[in-house]
Amino acid sequence: MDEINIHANADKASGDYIKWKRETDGSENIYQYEDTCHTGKQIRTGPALSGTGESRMVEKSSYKAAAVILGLLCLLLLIGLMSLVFLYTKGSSKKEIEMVQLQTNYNNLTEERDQLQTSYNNLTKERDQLQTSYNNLTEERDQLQTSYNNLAKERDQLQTSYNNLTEERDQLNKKLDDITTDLQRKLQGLQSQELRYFSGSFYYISSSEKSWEEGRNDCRQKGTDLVIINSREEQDFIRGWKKRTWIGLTDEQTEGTWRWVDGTVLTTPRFWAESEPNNEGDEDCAEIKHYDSQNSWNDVPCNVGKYWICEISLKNYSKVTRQC
Ligand code: MMA
Ligand code: CA
Repeated sequence: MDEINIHANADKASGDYIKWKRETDGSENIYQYEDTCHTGKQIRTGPALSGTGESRMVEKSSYKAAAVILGLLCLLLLIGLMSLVFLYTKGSSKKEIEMVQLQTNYNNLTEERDQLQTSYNNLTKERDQLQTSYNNLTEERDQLQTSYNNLAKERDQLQTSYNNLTEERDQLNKKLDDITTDLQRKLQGLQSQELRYFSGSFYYISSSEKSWEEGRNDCRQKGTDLVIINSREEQDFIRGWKKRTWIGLTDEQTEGTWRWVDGTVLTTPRFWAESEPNNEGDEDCAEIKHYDSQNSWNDVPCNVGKYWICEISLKNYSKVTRQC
């Protein structure tokens, strides 16, 4: 025997259900509830009864019961359907609300996405500008780095030059100190003698007469030498002493070639007296003889005694300084 369970209440409010039974070998068929509910037709549940009074009562009662059951069933079905409709409606409105919310969310998300897209575009633009700035700054930095390197190189060169110049300056200062000391010593040595200054030189004339060689040695001991005459003015200055004096001119080394004591060969100007030098006998040293005339030089033997004139040339010192 099969057993079919039908849940008549979807809400399961009561949890009850109605069992319908069907006998597989029976002739009765009660599996007709659908049509019955809608059409209101009677359902035959058994064979027709004969027309006795009692049996009619029973028959009526059975119909009533069936009708009641059917009514109840219909009612239950109705309730079920209404519940379904209600649930469906409720579900639909819930879905509609959800849809609206989803739409709203979608719209909001779209708006946010658009704003994010805009922000993204702006940021991309800013990033590009920053990239450009960065590139420019990098280029500037490289140029500055190059300039810095060049300047550093120049600075190093200048530093080297400065160091060299400082060293040279120190050497020159030392030289100047030496020269000053030397000059002071020489001037002190000439203090007691007659000393004259003319055009960058100090001149000293002896108070006694000696040979050319002795006179020269005296000058050298004082750190100077016999006078060298380089100009007409100097010649006039020297003869102004109005004494017969040795000058620093000799041809002792090579006869006929007159040299000054600094080794230079006599050229011009020269102030020999008329007919001089005549080397009469053996005359290898020069003197101022005719001091009243500009051409006053004469050659005489070197061993005779004469006054002598020493010259301290400051130009020689400056020449020495320049050579540093
Ligand atoms: C002196 C002597 C010479 C000079 C002649 C000039 C006699 O010798 O000073 O050196 O050349 O005079 O007349
Ligand atoms: Ca002579």
